[in-house]
Amino acid sequence: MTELPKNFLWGGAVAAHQVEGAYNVGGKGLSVADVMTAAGSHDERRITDGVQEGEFYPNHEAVDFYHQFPEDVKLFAEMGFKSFRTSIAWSRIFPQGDETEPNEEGLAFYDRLFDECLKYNIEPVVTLSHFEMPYHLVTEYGGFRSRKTITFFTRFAEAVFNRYKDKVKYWLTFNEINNQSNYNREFTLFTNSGIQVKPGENAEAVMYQAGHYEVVASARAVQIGHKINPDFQIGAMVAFSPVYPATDKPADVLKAQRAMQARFWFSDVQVEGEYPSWLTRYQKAKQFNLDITPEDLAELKKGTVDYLGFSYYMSFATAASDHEDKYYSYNESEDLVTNTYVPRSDWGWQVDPEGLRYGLNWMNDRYHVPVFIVENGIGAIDKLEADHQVHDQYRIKYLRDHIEQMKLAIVEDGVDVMGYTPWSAIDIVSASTGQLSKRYGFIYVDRNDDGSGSLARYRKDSFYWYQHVIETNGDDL
Ligand code: BGP
Repeated sequence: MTELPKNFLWGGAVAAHQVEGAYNVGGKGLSVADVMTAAGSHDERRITDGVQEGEFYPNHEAVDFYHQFPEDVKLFAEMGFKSFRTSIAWSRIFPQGDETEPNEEGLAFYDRLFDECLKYNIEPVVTLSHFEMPYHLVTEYGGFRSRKTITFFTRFAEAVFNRYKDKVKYWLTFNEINNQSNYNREFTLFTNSGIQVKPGENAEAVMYQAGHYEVVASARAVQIGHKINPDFQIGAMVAFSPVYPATDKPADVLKAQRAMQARFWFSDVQVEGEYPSWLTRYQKAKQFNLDITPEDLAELKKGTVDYLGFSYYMSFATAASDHEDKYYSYNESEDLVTNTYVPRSDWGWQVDPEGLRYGLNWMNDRYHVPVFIVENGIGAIDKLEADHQVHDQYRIKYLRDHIEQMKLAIVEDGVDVMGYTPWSAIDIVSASTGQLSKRYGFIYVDRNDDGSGSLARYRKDSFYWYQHVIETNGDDL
């Protein structure tokens, strides 16, 4: 008996900078992803000053989706995808970011890609900003340090909304906009906002200012999009990693509550159209002196999103220290503790399928809008056998366990889930480490961390498993 809606959007997800390659083809300008080197499994990627001779940048070629997408989309159709999530690389459309007219070659590429998807009745789900800000906006304007970048973003949004208004219905504004709530991590502020904190700067204040400009940009884009096509469904997008209290000690519970508030103020604002009260008081008490105008607040109210997209990989836990201030301030790079009740992936991510059901209920109770699981998966070392098979039972188990929890949330808890696009449709470049060896896909790509490999594609065991899941609309896992 099919328990999920007939029109449930089963699919898979990627991002332009992690699959396309062709980093300087078709008029594309450098993006922030193009100046990040590869790193080891537990190291941070280095951000270089432009593209430096002798450095290896895995996103420059990625897995060459730019040239191979017709064959890849055919494989997605073979799995039975109803939807395919990717991003439009901002610097393909506005190579420098501050032009007034878009790059036609960039627009034409995504016309070809979306036409290929629609040929198989696959709905594109398109992210506008997925860690792909034009690098020129970083060097010239400081990324979202500058209010001007709001206009650059909304001009980009308007150009692609207009171009693809009859091909794309589902949109997302900023991918994992809340990663930067971990404001001490260089990778998050750089990929979310094109910002590198300077010595002596208050990183938390920098994050709140950039985050404000982004939620204003999102609100303006939503209003522009709805004018262009009232049928557009435009969502916000957050990384949903719930933060549990390490114990039932009241201080730990308060700490975890503040952690959830700090991680999800972005979605609070984008869904509800206003700042949560704790945050306005906190920002005032900390004297961040942010550039937040009454006109901005009016925009936020008018530009609320239609749904909430989110990624789910893992859950966190936190414990209060012995010297908490009255704010129980949350600093993610220092305040997390190990949850001994859940296993970890090869990259140390805490695997917690029940956390997905918890999150679906938390978002449903808080926001009362439809939600879309636009990323869920496990990065793992896959072995390509001599016969080109990949026996990724661990990936099947991870996804089965999470789909089971998703179904419980839909059927038993009544959560309105629009679809499920696991990360990732095909092996991609890892965002946080730049590795190809951290594989997520249903399709294996013969490319290694050092850039070697034929780029050939091979179906993994999970390809056939997921094909059956979709065929039975999630009945038979
Ligand atoms: C999220 C990003 C994706 C993807 C995913 C897996 O942060 O939205 O772009 O990268 O996580 O993470 P990683 O690639 O770092 O393993």
